[in-house]
Amino acid sequence: MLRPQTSPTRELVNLDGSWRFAVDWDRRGLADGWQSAPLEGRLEAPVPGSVNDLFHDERIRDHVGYYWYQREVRVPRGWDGERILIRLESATHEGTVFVDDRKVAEHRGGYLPFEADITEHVAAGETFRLSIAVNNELTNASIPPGEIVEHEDGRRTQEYKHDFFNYAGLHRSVWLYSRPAAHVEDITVVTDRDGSSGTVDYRVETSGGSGDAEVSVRVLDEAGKEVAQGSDASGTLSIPDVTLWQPGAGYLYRLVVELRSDGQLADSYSQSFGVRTVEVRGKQVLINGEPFYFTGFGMHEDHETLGKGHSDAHMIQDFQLLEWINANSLRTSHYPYSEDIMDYCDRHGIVVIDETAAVGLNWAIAGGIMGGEEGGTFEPGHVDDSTAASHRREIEELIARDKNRPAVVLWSIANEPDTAVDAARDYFEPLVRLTRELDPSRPVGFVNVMFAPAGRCTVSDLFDVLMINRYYGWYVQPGDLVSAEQSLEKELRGWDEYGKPVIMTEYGADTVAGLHSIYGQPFTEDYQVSFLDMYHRVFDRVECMIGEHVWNFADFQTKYGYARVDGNKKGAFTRDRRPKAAARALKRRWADKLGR
Ligand code: BDP
Repeated sequence: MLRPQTSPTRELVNLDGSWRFAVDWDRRGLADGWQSAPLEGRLEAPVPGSVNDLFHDERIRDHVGYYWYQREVRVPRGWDGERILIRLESATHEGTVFVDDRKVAEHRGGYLPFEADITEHVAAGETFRLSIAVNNELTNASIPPGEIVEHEDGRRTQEYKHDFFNYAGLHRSVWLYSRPAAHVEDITVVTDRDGSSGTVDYRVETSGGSGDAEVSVRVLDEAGKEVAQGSDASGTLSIPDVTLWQPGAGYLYRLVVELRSDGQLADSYSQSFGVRTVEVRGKQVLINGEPFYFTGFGMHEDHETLGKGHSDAHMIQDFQLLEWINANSLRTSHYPYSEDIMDYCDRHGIVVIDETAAVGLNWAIAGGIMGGEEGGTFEPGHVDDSTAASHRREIEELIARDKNRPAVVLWSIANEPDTAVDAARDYFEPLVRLTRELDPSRPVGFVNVMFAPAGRCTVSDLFDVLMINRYYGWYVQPGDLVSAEQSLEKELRGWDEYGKPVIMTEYGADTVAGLHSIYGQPFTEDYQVSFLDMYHRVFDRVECMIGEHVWNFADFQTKYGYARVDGNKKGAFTRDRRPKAAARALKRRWADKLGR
């Protein structure tokens, strides 16, 4: 799925700003056709942004169901004869889009883009009323899953297994764009190396054209110089003296795809890509043939006021801190991140483990850490066929969005599912197969939970790279780093026997900024430092360990629970991005590790 852009044949209008806003308290909006008139009331909400932390009325924060957004949009007058599309970068977790009275799109899955062709319902130069009903409900048919509890007094509350606040709204930009009727529909680029040359396998799909439409492609380097060209809809190009996309040094070429009809330019789209290879060999992940060691974090899109809303200022601050601390990579825990963040990683050489929103597929943890009901994970009403169908769609849409990104070196198709049981294998086998079919060029992984240790996990052998989250010294053996060190080493030696590369994708300790002790006391900054040091000593002793992603980059908001004081405090930075002592310790550790 191509990200909209301006080109010689395409135009783009950004629809962000303050929109009319209303809460559908009684779930009447869709039936009563709220799209057909201006929304009642005087509330406004920002796009992009989460709705939850904005209003003084706490019921809005806690509402389970639909929020409505609305604004007027004028179609540029020059767009006559073009196809006109509306694109939402996300609607969390479900979006229904109306142009005036008419429904034009409906999409489930809160972290991936969707669009609709609205040409038949609008006119160049005229205005229309754009309404979007956003539903924040999580059920066993959604990814991530959740459960809505209907109380005797009529209240509805949302439960879910994952450990981050269920922020909702229009978290990313909304666009109106024009595209020619005959157009480039999709582009796939896969790169390789051949000595000092880069090879570029490309495939272009077109749509809406007549039979005689012709595709041509040119590759431009960062200076805009043409370095290769082709005259078919698919083929292999060679870039002599290629500049590789490298960790820490992103370099992007552009594949300019042109579609001609009767010799006239019908459409033009410029797809950026980087030339790099990824490969798993033995216990290593090789990028461009070199062993890569991951330093960095599992992150969250999470900020004061904005919730999960995207902001360029916050994004750039986060990336500056990542650079400062010597992080070379991140995991998009626990959902696909905004396309702006992904573009930044492509441009700057930040290595990404790209994760679906399949988090909380685990009824076994629920009774443990996070509190909640028990019962089997893979059973009707919990994780069942409807969950699997959504999970498949998540994988398809994520790969469709991110397949051309050089930054993405590994797919993570789930975080901490219940893989201590046999049923997990039946659930995951087809999903792994699907991921490989959709993208044979990248390794596939998932993130393993501590309750399915080496030897007990029923699915690890299906994957190329093992990712594990461990909390020895925190949830297990809290405050006892001596025992924790022994347990951790014992388990990692078990994983080493799988003969695959292993990344520690989470390890961390809740830490209250400013709290200190001369003793090894949990929650202090000192304990966080000792805890991380202990893990690092162990990693350095075990061959299969090829990466360390601390949990988490920054403190973040969670649902309420006795184990959370104003959220999860495992950040190396506070929620407002001030460093804890651990941040400086990590900066030193990663400088050493990366030889900087
Ligand atoms: C892991 C989860 C992560 C949590 C973390 C924690 O993957 O989302 O926030 O533990 O408890 O289980 O801090």
